[in-house]
Amino acid sequence: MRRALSALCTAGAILAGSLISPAQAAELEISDPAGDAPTARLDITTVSVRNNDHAVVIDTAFVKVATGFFLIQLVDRDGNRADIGSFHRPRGNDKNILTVGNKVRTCKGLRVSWDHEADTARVRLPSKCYLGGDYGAIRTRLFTEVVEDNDFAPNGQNGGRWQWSEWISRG
Ligand SMILES: [Ca+2]
Repeated sequence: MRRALSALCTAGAILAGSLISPAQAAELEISDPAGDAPTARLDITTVSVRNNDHAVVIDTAFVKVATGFFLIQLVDRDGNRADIGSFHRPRGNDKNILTVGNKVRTCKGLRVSWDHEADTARVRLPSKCYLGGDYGAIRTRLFTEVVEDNDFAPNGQNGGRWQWSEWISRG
């Protein structure tokens, strides 16, 4: 009886969690191991994604911020993809590019802010630049390139292949 009650409580907690998660799922944290890239430069460690109503904000932490290429891919439930690429250069003359459905889009308000002290990058994509804001949940995956392919996140358990994150509902 006690075990059944315990199992019931667990099931209840899971159910409660799944019921409240949509409202709370507008932010997703992704962890990626340090040291799984050929170099510490642009080796991704954590990613925090917020799918806010007015913008998607992605905060990424690295072992070390350095010159290189950083790519964030987003996709919605209809398979519409946005790619945000940042060619980060030491003197600050970064080149950032947005493509939606493989077409280059200009996007006023697209920001990629690199922080060499904190070893982080913040990407802010105004929602109007992605399908005119007409999307709901998204998922993401990230890639960096330094000299060659460097790091992938999420890359699954046991060093598995690059994969999409969980869905992040629009908040
Ligand atoms: Ca990593």
